[in-house]
Amino acid sequence: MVVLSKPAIEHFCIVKASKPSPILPDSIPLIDLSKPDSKNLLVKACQDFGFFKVINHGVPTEFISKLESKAVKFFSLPLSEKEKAAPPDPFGYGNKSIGSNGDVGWVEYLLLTTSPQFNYHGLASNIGENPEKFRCAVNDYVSSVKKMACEILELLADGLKIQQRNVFSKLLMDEQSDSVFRLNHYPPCPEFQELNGGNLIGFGEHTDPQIISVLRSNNTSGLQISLRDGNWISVPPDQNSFFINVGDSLQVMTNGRFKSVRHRVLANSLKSRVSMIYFGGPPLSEKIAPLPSLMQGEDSLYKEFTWFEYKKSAYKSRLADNRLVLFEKI
Ligand code: GA4
Repeated sequence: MVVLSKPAIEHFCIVKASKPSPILPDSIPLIDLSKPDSKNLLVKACQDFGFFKVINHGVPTEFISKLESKAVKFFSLPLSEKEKAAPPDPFGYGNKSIGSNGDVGWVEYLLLTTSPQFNYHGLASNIGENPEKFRCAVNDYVSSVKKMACEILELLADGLKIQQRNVFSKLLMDEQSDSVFRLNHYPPCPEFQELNGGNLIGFGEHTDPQIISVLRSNNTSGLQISLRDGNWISVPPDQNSFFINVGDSLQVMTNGRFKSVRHRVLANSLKSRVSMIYFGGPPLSEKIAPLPSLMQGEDSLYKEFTWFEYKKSAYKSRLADNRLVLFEKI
């Protein structure tokens, strides 16, 4: 076991403990997808927070637990074994380094594309077991979560009174959809004891570039979202629910009506956190622009761009950067 000295831990981005938020975590919108009024609550949650929790989501528990146990098994392998999987450029195993521009966090992860053409053998000859079984567990989980994400996007289109209810969901359903799946493991860090009254950053603050992100974690806390006033609130973990983030692309398609939420994950000194996130993105050639039916005489806040252009620019950015500013009209 590698024992880190205090200076080494300090390297992992300690942030000062933020002042307590005036808003209770209970205020995080909770949407029951089986209720008839969910579409209006979804629209409100996307406008007010860009973030909400869903229950009655229809994702089978067995898909969740099967994949979680495979993830736990993989992350418990010795580092030398995990490192035999390809590095995450763009898909593979990463440890403490996020993206390629110098961001670090107390996290290890597997980053995968959801493309059916993706060959798991290069990556997964070393994911600790039969690559086909691993691929199956990912596919079952991702297909089911994607179905739920599409249902949410269709309810949002209804709630926004857009006639074409698949206007958002068709982008995820497209065979060329550029979607990503990520398994994160935030190991406990017992050496870290409230250093300088701060927090140990697992995954630094950022917004997600895609349309929608669907997160599920085990029962360890850590996820925080930023409110409009800049305060951070902790999201109580709930392994039976999903947490949904509005991504930058959905913010643009709604001409800023929905907000992509800034979020981050703090590592825990005692408990391990495992999360799985599906990032639903459009095809690379897709133009990302406000929907005409939402404009009602207003001007677009954004320049025209394709998802390919946005993604290219995003991959040159640092995690905490506001990636949309480059595409805003002055
Ligand atoms: C944030 C959302 C997803 O995790 C991700 C991340 C990606 C990466 O880990 O490679 C990025 C980050 C994310 C945005 C800016 C760039 C790219 C790390 C980074 C510094 C997979 C994604 O699509 O964008």
